[in-house]
Amino acid sequence: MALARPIRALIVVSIFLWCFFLYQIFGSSSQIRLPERFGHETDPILDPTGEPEGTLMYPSDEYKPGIPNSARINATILALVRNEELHGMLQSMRDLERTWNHKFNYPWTFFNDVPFTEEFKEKTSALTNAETRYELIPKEHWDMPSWINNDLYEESVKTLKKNKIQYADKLSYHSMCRWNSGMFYKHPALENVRYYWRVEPDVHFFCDIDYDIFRYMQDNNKTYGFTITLYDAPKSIPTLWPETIKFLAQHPEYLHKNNALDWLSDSLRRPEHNKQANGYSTCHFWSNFEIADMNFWRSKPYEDYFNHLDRAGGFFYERWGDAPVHSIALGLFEDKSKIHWFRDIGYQHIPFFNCPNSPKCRGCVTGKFTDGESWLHREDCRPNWFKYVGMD
Ligand SMILES: Nc1nc2c(ncn2[C@@H]2O[C@H](COP(=O)(O)OP(=O)(O)OP(=O)(O)O)[C@@H](O)[C@H]2O)c(=O)[nH]1
Ligand SMILES: *[C@@H]1O[C@H](CO)[C@@H](O)[C@H](O)[C@H]1NC(C)=O
Ligand SMILES: *[C@@H]1O[C@H](CO)[C@@H](O)[C@H](O)[C@H]1NC(C)=O
Ligand SMILES: [Mg+2]
Repeated sequence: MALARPIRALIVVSIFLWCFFLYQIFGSSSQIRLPERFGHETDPILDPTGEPEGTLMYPSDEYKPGIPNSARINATILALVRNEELHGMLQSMRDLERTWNHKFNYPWTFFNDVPFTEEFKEKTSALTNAETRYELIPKEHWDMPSWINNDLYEESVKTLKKNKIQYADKLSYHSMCRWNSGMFYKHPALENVRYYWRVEPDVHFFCDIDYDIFRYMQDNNKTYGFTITLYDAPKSIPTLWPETIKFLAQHPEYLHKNNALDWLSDSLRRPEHNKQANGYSTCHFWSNFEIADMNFWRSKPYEDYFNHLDRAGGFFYERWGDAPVHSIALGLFEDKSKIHWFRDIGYQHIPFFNCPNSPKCRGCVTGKFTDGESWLHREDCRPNWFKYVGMD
């Protein structure tokens, strides 16, 4: 029996309204989603307690920024950047100087595969009272290594492009990922440096940080600090996990007894990612932000791991990123309690944010993860880190 036309119209309209209503509630929420066991009160992103324990050891007035040889840590801010990205770099510098570094004056070390222009040097050094250093990357750290077959590389790029892997056809992107994975800390300019804070052009920092981040790392024995974790594109790393398993079979002694293997191999939350990446959840520390101790990258387990991966060729035949490579190494070879979530550092690299609930923050929306399309919320995998490792 056919319904009368007005009734049909009414049904269609009410279905539409319901969908819209449900979308408003579930589809467009900008808050990070947490596993069941985190109630709203304990949502770590919304937790206003802000700074990590231990920071209270360093009230900001204890540090005297202008005095030479005051207790500064062996560290640098570090940026790999192109001359063309000068304005983006100035943006990042202004934010980090305003919120943090003007109180501590850690040096800035800039790296480039071509020489920096005078304009770049002048404008960046004008934004800080700290020392600025401009370093050229040696060709042997940047160029495609001799064992990579160029024809195979060209063929592989076609497959990667077919799988819509961004930047796969840019050779410099592959070089950049490899350099950030296993080369930067070998640069002579960093020989006498232990900690670094990696900064990219065009990022934003939102919150005043009143303690010495590097001192916090050192005194609390932290190896690595992050703000955001994401799922990776599985088709950029299909053989990264299988190669890792091969390496582990050769070096079972490198697996730390307090490792985060369960975090790395999670298959519950996005099973299709784990499947396509052949056993790796693809969850990684988003490495455009990292604060870390280079002694870890310089250790034998990491050096052996990097060399194994480098020989396997996936920096070129696939598009292995430094983010999954660093994350897997940390998750396997380091004590997971030495990895720290800097919940108090408000940060954005388009399109994602870490925006804490603190009066010290301006310019970002508390708890907001992305200002991009709503499907991007799925890319956040911090709930996995909280589930398997916890909050500190
Ligand atoms: N000097 C130099 N720096 C580079 C090169 N390629 C990338 N970088 C730097 O490496 C970092 C990462 O590169 P991006 O192009 O931002 O890569 P991404 O963050 O994955 O991609 P976006 O989402 O487009 O930002 C940035 O700090 C860039 O400035 C290069 O060929 N030369
Ligand atoms: C800084 O750290 C590096 C790497 O650990 C070390 O070689 C160097 O001696 C340290 N310098 C100082 C002044 O402590
Ligand atoms: C850091 O490590 C040192 C040496 O292993 C230890 O003496 C110290 O208690 C540790 N500090 C913290 C805060 O864990
Ligand atoms: Mg970037």
